[in-house]
Amino acid sequence: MKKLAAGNWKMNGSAAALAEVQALLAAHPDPACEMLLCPPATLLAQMNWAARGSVLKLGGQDCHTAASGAHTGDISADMLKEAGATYVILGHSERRADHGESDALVLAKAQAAIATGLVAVVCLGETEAQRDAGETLAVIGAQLDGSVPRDASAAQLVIAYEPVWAIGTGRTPTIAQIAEVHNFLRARLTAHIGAEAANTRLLYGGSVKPSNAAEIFAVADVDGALVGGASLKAPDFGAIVSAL
Ligand code: G2H
Repeated sequence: MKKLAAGNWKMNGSAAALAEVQALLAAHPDPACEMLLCPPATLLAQMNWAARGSVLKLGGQDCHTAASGAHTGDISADMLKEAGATYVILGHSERRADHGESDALVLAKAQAAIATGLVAVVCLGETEAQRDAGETLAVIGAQLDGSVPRDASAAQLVIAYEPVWAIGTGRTPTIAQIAEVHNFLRARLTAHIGAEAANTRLLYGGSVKPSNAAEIFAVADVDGALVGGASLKAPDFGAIVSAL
């Protein structure tokens, strides 16, 4: 399986930031891993042009369940695809918290994305209170059960484990904690999609940076990273790409 370095720009970046894409591609024209950037939707088409002819893959940060219609402010999977995306992040904890997205909604979005031909990057993760209460695996298991399509193939699906308390905080779980969750996710996913689970990429996300990437990537069942803040600057994201 080819590992995946995915950058989530969140609500950051402007046309001027496309220089970072060119710098990244100049330094990493043919990395060993797959390289993905998910900019704000407004930048997708420009980034697609900036990255034309390169190995860089592009993704959205959310999509609607419908292909089109009266949904002011929303974007469909088809629209992301037309703008150059081949992936879409779904169920990020910031969307679950800010927009009240349920597992059922994330599942419906993932089904819509896959039906359109996009790879669904489904995000899961526990809050600090849930971890402190010893509920981590139960919470993550329920999120996986409720938001991951049962008929997905490894080529259609990526799972990102992002502990909510590690997002943008500079804090990360211990290596043992990451290993425990990823091992659990692989087993739970196998119960749902069978042998495809062995080849489904399981990303870790939450304060990944050049200084901790290699240690995290050495963990069994970690097949890449979903990177926020450190994906905005080409040297930092490039260092993470190199660590995979
Ligand atoms: C987690 C991650 C990217 P950061 O949200 O999805 O962000 O690396 O900034 O913690």
